[in-house]
Amino acid sequence: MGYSIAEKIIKEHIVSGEMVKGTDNGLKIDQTLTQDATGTMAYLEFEAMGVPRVKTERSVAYIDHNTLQTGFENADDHRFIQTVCKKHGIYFSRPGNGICHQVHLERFSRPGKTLIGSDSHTPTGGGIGMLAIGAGGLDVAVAMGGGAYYITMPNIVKVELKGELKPWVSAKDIILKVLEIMSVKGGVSKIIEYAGEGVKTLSVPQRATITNMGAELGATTSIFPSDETTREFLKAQGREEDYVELKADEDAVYDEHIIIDLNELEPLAACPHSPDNIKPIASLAGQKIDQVCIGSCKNSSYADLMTVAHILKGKTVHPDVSLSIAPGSKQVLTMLSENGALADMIAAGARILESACGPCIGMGQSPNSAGISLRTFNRNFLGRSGTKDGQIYLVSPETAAASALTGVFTDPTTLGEGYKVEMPEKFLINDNMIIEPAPVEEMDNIKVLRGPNIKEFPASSEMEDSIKATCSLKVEDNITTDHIMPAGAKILPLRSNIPAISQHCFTVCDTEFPNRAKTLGSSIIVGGSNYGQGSSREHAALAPLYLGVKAVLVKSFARIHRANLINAGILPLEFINESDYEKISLFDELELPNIKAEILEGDTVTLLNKTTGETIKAKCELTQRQKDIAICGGLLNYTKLNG
Ligand code: MIC
Ligand code: SF4
Repeated sequence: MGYSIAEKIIKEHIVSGEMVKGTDNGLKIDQTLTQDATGTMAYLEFEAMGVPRVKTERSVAYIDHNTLQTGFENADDHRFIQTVCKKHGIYFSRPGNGICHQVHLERFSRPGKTLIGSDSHTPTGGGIGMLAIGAGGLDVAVAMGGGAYYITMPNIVKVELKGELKPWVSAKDIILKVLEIMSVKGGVSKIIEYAGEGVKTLSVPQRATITNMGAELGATTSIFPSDETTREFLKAQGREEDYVELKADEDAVYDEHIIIDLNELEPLAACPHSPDNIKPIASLAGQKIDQVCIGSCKNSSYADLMTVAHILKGKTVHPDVSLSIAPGSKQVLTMLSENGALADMIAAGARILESACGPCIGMGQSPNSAGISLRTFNRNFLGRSGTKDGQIYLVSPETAAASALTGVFTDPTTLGEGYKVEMPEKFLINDNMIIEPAPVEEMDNIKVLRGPNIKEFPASSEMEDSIKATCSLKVEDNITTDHIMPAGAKILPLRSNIPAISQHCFTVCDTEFPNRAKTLGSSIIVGGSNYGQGSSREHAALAPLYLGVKAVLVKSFARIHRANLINAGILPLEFINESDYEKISLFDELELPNIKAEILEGDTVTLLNKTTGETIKAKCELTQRQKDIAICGGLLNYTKLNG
């Protein structure tokens, strides 16, 4: 039996396990990346492990999320990360150099290698044929220290692309179509592998747009073959030697097969408030809009923004629309400024932002009240833009630019003759914003600089034989990490300060939650299905830990958040009968009377609702390693004990 691309990479990197579906497999990690909003925690955790130098082939820290410096906090965090990197062997991408996924794709990605990153969109690297996975900061810290990264061997889905996109239809429309087919939970425990004739019609940045948004499917990762297009891209980045060919064996076996005919695709939008709420742009055409934001870690590449500049050239942004554009990297911004495309954007009235996440993470550009905002981003969760009643639509750069000019939803296929950007033979390469680590012999002289906002992460303790706790919160299906631990310009600067950031935990759903949980001392959160979808932020586990949450009992979990709960020492429990969700209410007194023994012995636990007198059975399916982590009270304690 042949292998898929993902299986080939896993086979080459496996250090424990058998590559059998559903079982735990430890993988050797070649590269890691962090960004600043998750990075401070990851590096505090790395320091706590006491490993002097990273053991990966390449570890890179990016500053791209918390770039709005309205107080000392973010600047202090940047300085902390910069000095940690210098000391411990990590490359440091300075603020201004660009968004982690775009820069990593350009300068460090390598087909056939493994990458984990403390950001859920790390699968962007799948566009070049990396096995690139989003993870919590603690998992990244362990990988930097040379430890394996564990994945439950996923099912592999083949998405076969046929034909070629019509003019003005975009790679973004392909992934929006996949989201329509599979939904935001359809990718959980799956790797999405792209194949078929249509692959060769897509450039590496187009492929990366598709793998980036595989995160919105809940997938472990997504991956494309590495072919002549990949070689050309690497050559144009001055890195042809990093190329290896990667393709699936003819007789590879897949668990699911989806076929998409690219010729049939039309421009699409993900409507509020979920990336899988898909409608054709044609069906929205003519509706008035207020804002357009172009940029983020997908759709901010050279070709995307050249297309935008072409659409805007010689025209003026509609008077009722605010258009912002953030190029994805310094490389892209410099090339646009040298060839005049930037001037075309500015002349049309675009507000040019620095190369950073910006509005995508609520760092500025919040829309007006109930404003309709078209964004080339990947998430449109309620409140994420910073305006609670903002109506965010996720669209392609072509749709975004066309609509910015007309002031209404505009189908770009009405723009007439198509426009194809030639990929440059050589990108403009200047790595002067990437700081190399100090040589080993100098590392002892480097002092790590910490600001007053950097606090220790919360300690968790060994699991008790039984847990008594009150239900401190009951929430619905599809709770995102943006509900659990909101971002935005006001809250993000507190990412290194768990006591302070905890005061914002779940406030989108219930403003009383932080104080209530703290007062209760020991509590359990109850939720619906796909709980914790979205970001990799481990703050969505560390803040509840700090507030005394001992377990989260839900219908089902999203992958990264579940792993973060285990790493933090919080028990992830799932209802065996989903209808039992109705049997618990806010403030019910709950008890897990025999929890430690039940976890050690099997995967079913008993929960008593002392308020109603009911007994509820829940699943806690943990691998042996995860059980050991849970018993120790989290991955950090486990790593300290087991090295
Ligand atoms: C996001 O897109 O939600 C983020 C901000 O990039 C997060 C990471 C974070 O919360 O710091 C992610 O996707 O993991
Ligand atoms: Fe940054 Fe947005 Fe990409 Fe997250 S999704 S890494 S916030 S640009």
